[in-house]
Amino acid sequence: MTAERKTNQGERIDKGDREARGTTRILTLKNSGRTSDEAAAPAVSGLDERAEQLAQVLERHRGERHLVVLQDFPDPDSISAAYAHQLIAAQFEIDVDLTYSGRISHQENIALVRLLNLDLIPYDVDRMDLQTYDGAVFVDSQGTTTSVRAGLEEAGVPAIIVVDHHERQEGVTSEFLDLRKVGATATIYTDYIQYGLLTLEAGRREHVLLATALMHGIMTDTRSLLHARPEDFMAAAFLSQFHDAGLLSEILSQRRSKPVMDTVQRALANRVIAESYSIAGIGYIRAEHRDAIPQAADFLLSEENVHTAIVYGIVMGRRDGMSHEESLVGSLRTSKLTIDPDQFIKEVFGRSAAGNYFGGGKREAGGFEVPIDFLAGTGDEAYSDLKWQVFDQQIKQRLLAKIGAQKK
Ligand SMILES: [Mn+2]
Repeated sequence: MTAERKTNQGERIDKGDREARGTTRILTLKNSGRTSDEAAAPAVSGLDERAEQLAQVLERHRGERHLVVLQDFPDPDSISAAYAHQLIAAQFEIDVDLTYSGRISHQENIALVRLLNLDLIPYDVDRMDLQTYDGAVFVDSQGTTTSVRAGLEEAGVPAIIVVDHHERQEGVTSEFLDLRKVGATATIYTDYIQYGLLTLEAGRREHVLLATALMHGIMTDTRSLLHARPEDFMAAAFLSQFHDAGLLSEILSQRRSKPVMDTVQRALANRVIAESYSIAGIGYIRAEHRDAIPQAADFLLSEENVHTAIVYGIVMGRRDGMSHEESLVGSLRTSKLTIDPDQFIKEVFGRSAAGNYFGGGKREAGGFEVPIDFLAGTGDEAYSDLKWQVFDQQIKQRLLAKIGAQKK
């Protein structure tokens, strides 16, 4: 950022800066790519205004310490967006830590975190002093898919910034909210960068890595651009000037691990196909292999005459002493345009007693998680089998009723 910006705190973007940017922002969408449903988005209209607003918010919080919270099971989109946020916030002398609860289990994601040399702090309620943070930032989620939010609320840390591309969730309040119906959160951050919140230099390693990561985020969330919107293509075009294609293909070529292969195999064996839906319960799976569930759903979707795949299993979490953590976790993938995963999952699974939905989604993917609570853990094999059968039947019944099919 310019020295002028630092000394002139009220005047965040000086005029010369704005004009200079005007001449270099060749690829930024202004009005051309906006669709009618985007105009109805809750954030203020106009891409430039949103970037400018973000800059104003960051300026107001100059010199503070923020905690960026990724969704519980960070994917390339959330990882790259968090990294972009860290570099942008640094322009405003905001010190940013990155945290997540849950796990990073997909080989590709582990590779990405290593490559970026990212210090992602696993959330630990006993070890982290949340009160040392002045504010929280949620990227690629609105806080509803992360268990860190409750801790932050308890510690009195306000939510300052929320940047996301999922459907709007209830009960989210923050100083700045940017929700856009685009393919990836990485697309939104690329837009901020194009607007000038960070000047990328092709000669700087961290900038090349950032561009590579953002490209990866856009590609995974849009299924290699197959479901990309104009905004995503524009962002990818911009990033292509800086990203390292060789590095990207290296990240993408991470092999599937044996647990993933085993899970795919179980999903294949157990699948029930009804009305072009492929539904598979995979039984129990350890928390560190949880990411095998969406990968199995991806795989089932590749079968001919299947337009939607749903894979679920009971994820077994930490076992400290007598307490066992278990929850029923599922993933949905669809290639059918008329199916809205968010709506589909909310209709099938409904809400908890506390009023929260058990899941949701975006354009062609969704997920759900139902806590098992009282029924979790212990018991012998027969008990575990019985428990699985109950949940398996319940899920199948609900899904088949929704689809309007009889089990074959
Ligand atoms: Mn995303």
